[in-house]
Amino acid sequence: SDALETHPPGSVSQKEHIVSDEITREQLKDEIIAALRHSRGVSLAEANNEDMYVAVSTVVRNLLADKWIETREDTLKGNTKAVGYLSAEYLLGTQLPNAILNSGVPQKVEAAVKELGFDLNAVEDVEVEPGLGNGGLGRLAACFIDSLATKAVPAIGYGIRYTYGIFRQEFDKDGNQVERPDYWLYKGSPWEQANYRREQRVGMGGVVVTTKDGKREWKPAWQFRAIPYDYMVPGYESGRVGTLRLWSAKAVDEFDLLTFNRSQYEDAVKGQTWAESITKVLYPEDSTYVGKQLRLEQQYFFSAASLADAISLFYPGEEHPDMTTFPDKITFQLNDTHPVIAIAELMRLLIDKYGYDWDTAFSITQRTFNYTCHTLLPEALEVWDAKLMGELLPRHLEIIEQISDWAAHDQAKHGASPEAIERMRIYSNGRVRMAYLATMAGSHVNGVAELHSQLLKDITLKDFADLYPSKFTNVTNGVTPRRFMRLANPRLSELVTKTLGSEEWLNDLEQLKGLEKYADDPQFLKKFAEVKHQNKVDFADWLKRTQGVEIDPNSMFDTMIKRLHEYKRQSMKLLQVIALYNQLKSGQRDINTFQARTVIFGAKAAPGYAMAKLTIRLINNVARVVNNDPALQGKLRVVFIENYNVTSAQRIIPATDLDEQISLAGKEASGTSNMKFAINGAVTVGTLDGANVEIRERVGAENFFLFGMKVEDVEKLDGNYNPRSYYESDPDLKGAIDAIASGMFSYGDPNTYKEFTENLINKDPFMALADFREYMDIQDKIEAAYQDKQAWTRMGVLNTANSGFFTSDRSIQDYLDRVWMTGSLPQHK
Ligand code: F58
Repeated sequence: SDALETHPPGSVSQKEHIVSDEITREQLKDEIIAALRHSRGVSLAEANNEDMYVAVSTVVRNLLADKWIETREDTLKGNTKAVGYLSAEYLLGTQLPNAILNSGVPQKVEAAVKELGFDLNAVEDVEVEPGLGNGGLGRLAACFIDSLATKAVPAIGYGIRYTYGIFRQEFDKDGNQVERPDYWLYKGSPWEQANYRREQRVGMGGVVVTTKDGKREWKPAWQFRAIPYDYMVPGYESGRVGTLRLWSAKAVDEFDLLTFNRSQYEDAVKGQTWAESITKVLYPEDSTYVGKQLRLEQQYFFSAASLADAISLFYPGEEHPDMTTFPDKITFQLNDTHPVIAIAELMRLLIDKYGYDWDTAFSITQRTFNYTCHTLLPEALEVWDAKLMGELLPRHLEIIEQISDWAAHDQAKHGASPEAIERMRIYSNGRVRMAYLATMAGSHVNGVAELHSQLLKDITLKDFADLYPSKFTNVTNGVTPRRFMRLANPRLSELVTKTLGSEEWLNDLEQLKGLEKYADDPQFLKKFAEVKHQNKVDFADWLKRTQGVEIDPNSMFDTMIKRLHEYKRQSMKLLQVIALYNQLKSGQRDINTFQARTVIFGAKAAPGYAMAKLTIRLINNVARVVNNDPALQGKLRVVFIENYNVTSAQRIIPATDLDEQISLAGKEASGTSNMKFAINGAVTVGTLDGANVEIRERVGAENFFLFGMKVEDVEKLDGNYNPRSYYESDPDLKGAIDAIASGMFSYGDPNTYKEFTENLINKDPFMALADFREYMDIQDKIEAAYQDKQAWTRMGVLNTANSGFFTSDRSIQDYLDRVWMTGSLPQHK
């Protein structure tokens, strides 16, 4: 690269633009200094890490700008159908490290920053991640747009620019979760660009009138401005930079002049405040549906703005576009039911605005949309109150009613019984079922792992699958190896690259298979184990620095990170920890031969989910008691990572030895952290649930610790499940629950966790007690296996070598082949 550095320093700033692969380190330094001066108003000598963060971000953005523009132009003029990914959530993680990696010149950027006297890691640490999602669903959307760009698929991600993302979690002195607002925009964001040229208007409320020529017309009561904020989505080595377009709501009139003149200032700004409240905050419920009006407003707001944007992009300036070609220009993927109202909006536009008849409009709509379901929990399916919907979107409700009638008709034609037709009703008894609407008014429905897609067909959407089997398909989730391997685990990435001889595995992850032949090579195993150890040391340092907690890198790091939910069974993990603690205390288990363990939890609970919050409190207090008990000699430690998010996931996953995926079989649609762990060489203990099934199949049963009931076992037990019988017959289980009930973790107060223990003994809705014994036993096997360091490392290697399938690049290819029926643009390297 030094050979390239022939331009005199300072020359580049005068050039019209910079081309990333030609830029030299010296030029980069000049650009950064210029950005410090121009966008921060400081000299290099004055600059701190925050200034540097903004300056480097600005320069890296500039490096990507040409490719961004070119990708957009090719997306619009190309003959390749584009993809519109509609998602209410994008859990992006930090932007700068990923943008540097995909700038094409990461080493030069790193060197330039260093030569300017800054530590790039410290500069990167300044960034506050945009937490615009709850959990798996939002992170999946972020992985998918990364893969779309990497695979050069013409695509636009559409979503919502929440002013406040997922809450920041703190623990109070009693160990309770306290939610703090996440004002991630506190210091602005150098990654977003308000794009006023593409602003849209979105209406709500009002009435539907019949016009003179007998047409239905919606007269909304209010209008909002939808302002798009654009984010670059740089592909890895594809020469492509995609777009994430997040909508922000604003009032149409900055303030009401009439009111203002009457000097009622407060009333004057009311409209403004109300409009902006639409995109103010992300709903933090991660699995239970809440029928709040504001949520429907959010959903309609971003769906309508996105559709209007797409139409104006593909038919610029056309007042009467030929919308019969719309499905050939763009296909919309509905990420769960949150954007499903877009179906009714497109129908409205086609019929009311563009004058198509119902059948033509419905045919266009059906060919435009596809739906991904992410759940099996009935309480997560969105069912809107028709009255609420009718007040907010009267014309849409009318259209949905018509679709509902059409659907019943079509189902009868396909031979459905009257009872089945009744069960499949989209709109009945004052309720609108969004999953049913998506299923009937789109082309494909997919689940997110093999087992999940099967259960959708067998249970959740059985009636539909019986009638329309070809609609249903599976696309197993995936994760981006750029963020979750290359950025999160640079040591392992380097080892893989050296071993395989190139970095091609980063966009062709099946190449990891090439590591398999080293699984018995002691030299390689040693290096692999050394990487893991160094990652653990780093993690321990970070934990000490950020939370003041000390852990031993020589202990086994046993991790459970995910949203807190009863179905995921953090409580079962906790019972195992308490049982271990009891055994060590009583001498039933010998402390001298005990394999030291650090149990790491990370989880946010929905603010209104009392049992989940109580569980958090209990975990924190078990940690307090266990960690302070001198009898354990520090051999068992429990840590709860505060404010678990994408940034901390990137630190925890590479440092983990044992990954916990212990949901009740049939409840976790897929899981995606399980994939991240496997790729990073952790070994999983898990049930046959979600994508665990496919992970185990690929990494090999002998490299996966399986336990617990299967879906069939759960079904058999359902209805006559008696958790108390397990409690009474298993001394370890009884001992653990009794310890909680005795006040051992509540300073002697027996009432603090009463609801927790009573719920388990009497209800246990997710059958933790039924799986407890097998879980204890498998943990003993794990402990024994971990003692043989080399055999354990071998398992890790085989996990890494065989998880290439779980790249989101492959998921996107599956969508292209099975759902979208489109392809890539030429890659412009
Ligand atoms: C998750 N769903 C699934 N929903 O639970 C997980 O198994 C799967 O791997 C992942 O999707 C990706 O497919 C999930 O995260 C939510 O967070 C929704 C947020 C909005 C309200 C309803 C739940």
